[in-house]
Amino acid sequence: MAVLLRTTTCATATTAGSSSTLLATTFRRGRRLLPARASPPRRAFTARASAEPLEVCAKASITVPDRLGDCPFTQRVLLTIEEKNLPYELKLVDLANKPDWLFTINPEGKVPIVKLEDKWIADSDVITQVLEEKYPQPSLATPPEKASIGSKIFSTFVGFLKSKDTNDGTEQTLLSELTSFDSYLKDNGPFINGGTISAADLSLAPKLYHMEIALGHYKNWSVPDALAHVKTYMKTIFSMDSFVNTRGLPEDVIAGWRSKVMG
Ligand SMILES: N[C@@H](CCC(=O)N[C@@H](CS)C(=O)NCC(=O)O)C(=O)O
Repeated sequence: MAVLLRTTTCATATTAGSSSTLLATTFRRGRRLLPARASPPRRAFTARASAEPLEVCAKASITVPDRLGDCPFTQRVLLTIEEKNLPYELKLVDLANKPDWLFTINPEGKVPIVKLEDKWIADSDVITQVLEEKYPQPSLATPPEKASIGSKIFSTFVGFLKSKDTNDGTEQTLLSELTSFDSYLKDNGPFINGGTISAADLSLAPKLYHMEIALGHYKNWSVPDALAHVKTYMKTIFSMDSFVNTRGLPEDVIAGWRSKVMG
């Protein structure tokens, strides 16, 4: 089982031409947790793991200092990086007080942003595609005809979460998407591309994680037991090392959706 080595350092956002200092946390796969600034990473890593860590700008937790926050798009990117066994360095961004350098590297002021070959790349769709092209092994490619399986679940979850009218059909719309996904998994699973995890799962799973926590908290709702394939899918992916290493805290997920629920 892979465990992460973690060292914490301060880095300067020089690429953005700013003197802002931000916290950077380096993660490498290894056998045990070492204290900060302990011995250097072990040589047992793959050749790729000895490469320079990828810099990833990620949402910071709003409940625990210096911890990764709850962005599902960032988790999708981090899952991709972890599943490809690449080392990475997190630059945590306080999205409630965005630093000026963030807009220099992404005018939209959003995360995730990843530095690849000295260029900052924004948007999880673009980043994961570039990662697949640059680091094709292990392949995470989802065949195009399967790439949109489950893709309506997130928007229907958000619709139900924001709904104030219990009879407006939003719960039913979500259930209908989940039921289709359950049937798909029953015939084609356990993952979207059959026996192996792929990019479509790494995009969907963080959104299902948010769905589970947010709907559980705000609506006392959970995926019905009848959707056993979806439940198993969630349980399997949520317990993967890469998922555990990159997930946001439930408290952050709950806090992150509060304004949408109250608004
Ligand atoms: N389409 C983008 C969405 C990224 C996104 O919405 N990120 C959120 C955090 S989860 C963000 O940075 N929000 C800041 C803002 O909207 O001001 C992607 O897939 O990367």
